[in-house]
Amino acid sequence: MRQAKWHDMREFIEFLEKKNDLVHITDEVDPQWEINGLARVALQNHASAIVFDRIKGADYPLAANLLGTDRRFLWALGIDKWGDFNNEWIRRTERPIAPRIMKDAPCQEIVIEGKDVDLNRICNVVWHQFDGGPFPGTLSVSVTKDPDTGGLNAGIYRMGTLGRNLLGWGAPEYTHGRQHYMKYERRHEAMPMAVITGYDPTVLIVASTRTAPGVDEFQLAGGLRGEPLDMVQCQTVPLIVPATCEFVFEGVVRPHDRKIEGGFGEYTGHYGEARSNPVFEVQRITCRRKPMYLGTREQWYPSESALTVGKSSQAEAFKTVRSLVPGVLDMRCDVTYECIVQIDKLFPGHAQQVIDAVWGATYARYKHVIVVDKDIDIWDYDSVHWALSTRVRGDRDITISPRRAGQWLDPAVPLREKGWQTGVGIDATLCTEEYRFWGEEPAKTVDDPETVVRLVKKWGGKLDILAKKKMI
Ligand SMILES: Cc1cc2nc3c(=O)[nH]c(=O)nc-3n(C[C@H](O)[C@H](O)[C@H](O)COP(=O)(O)O)c2cc1C
Ligand SMILES: [Mn+2]
Repeated sequence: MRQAKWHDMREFIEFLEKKNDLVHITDEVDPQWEINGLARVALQNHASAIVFDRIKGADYPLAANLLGTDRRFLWALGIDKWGDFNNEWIRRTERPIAPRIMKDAPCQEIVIEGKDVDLNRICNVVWHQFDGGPFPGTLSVSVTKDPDTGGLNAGIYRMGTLGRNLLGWGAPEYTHGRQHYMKYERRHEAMPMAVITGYDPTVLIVASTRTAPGVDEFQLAGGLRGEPLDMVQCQTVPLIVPATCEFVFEGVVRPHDRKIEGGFGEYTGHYGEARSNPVFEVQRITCRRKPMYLGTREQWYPSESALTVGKSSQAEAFKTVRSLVPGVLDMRCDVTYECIVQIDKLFPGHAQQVIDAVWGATYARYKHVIVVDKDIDIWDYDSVHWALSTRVRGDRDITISPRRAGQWLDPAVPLREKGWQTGVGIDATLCTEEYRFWGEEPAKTVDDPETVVRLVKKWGGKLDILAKKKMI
């Protein structure tokens, strides 16, 4: 088994250095455009992670694109290939593991407070050319507590700088963090919040994961690592945070306060408009000695945020759908609003039940659900497109479901209708009733093993020439 647990971000960075998959940019860079440009080139070429050692105007180095490729995401979890991913996720998270609470923690080695708090000196990066300003909060995890149950939540929501100690908080109503805030706001109380960045990569993955409500992402991380996360009490808010993270921002989100923040280059690949968001007031910062910040561009595909949210949420969706419907074999969701499900079709209407289950089990996520048979390889888009083009009859196999909870940023939705999406379910399984003539399993033109056996017997090694030709 490959390494699946990391002490902190530093250990993962050392691992990437050994793999020759991380570069240090030692020249001083301009936060207005050079980090944007270099991070973009790296993401689009599926290239290495980057550490910017010196940034004009900022006091700390910054890591970017940490999990921005399939290989680094899988390395972080110690998994070999996507085909193993869903089942491995389910196996590890079957038993969530509660954190271990430490007395002392590296993330509290240094304290910055009062007038010394100046977000611009910590992270001043403009990630996309037309952003409204610096966005320190890209891979920053908001930790909050449900005031009714005491349950913790960790979610990544974007945050733009509004002042020396003020950040806009981009958590929409369908997120768990915002739902905690809505409870505090109804009581006219300020919500205590801790925002962390620069953590072991499992924390990044769980904080990007769409889970069922009430799930503690830190316990999920414990399950994924096979060992509890070490955590520590914050100094000024009643919350715990991972002990080895690089930075902790402690503060409050006050009720009934909104400020305009943005626009921002979003995961859809388009800019989101400036929005009226709640405001996070930072009261104290704690950090490690010689800390390193963590961030990412969102951008068009391929992007780190689409990858991390996409794959982890896919695994949780698969877990839930598999518990509701029989015969669900695998699931793939890596282009943001699309979910492809592979089933062993057992009864008429099976694919339709899967479509309903995906919509019911997830929120504001999968506009398009495509269901395919077990002979289709969902990890090969050619195979999926083959099924879409040969097995779908538009008037029979496509279900349209308007007015579902949707992503605010969906560029297909006009401004007035933001928050709604139209669901499209496509049953791309073979309509077996129509093929009964051939028996239960209509034969495919490559389903004749005898021909292959005879061919290999007679032509043997000469077949290599054909195989090689095919690869050219
Ligand atoms: C870099 C990055 C930025 C993100 N920004 C936002 C955001 O601004 N708003 C949002 O709703 N989700 C954002 N997400 C996705 C959420 O983190 C994800 O939906 C997660 O499940 C939210 O946590 P929750 O389910 O506990 O609310 C972002 C993810 C990443 C990786
Ligand atoms: Mn959550």
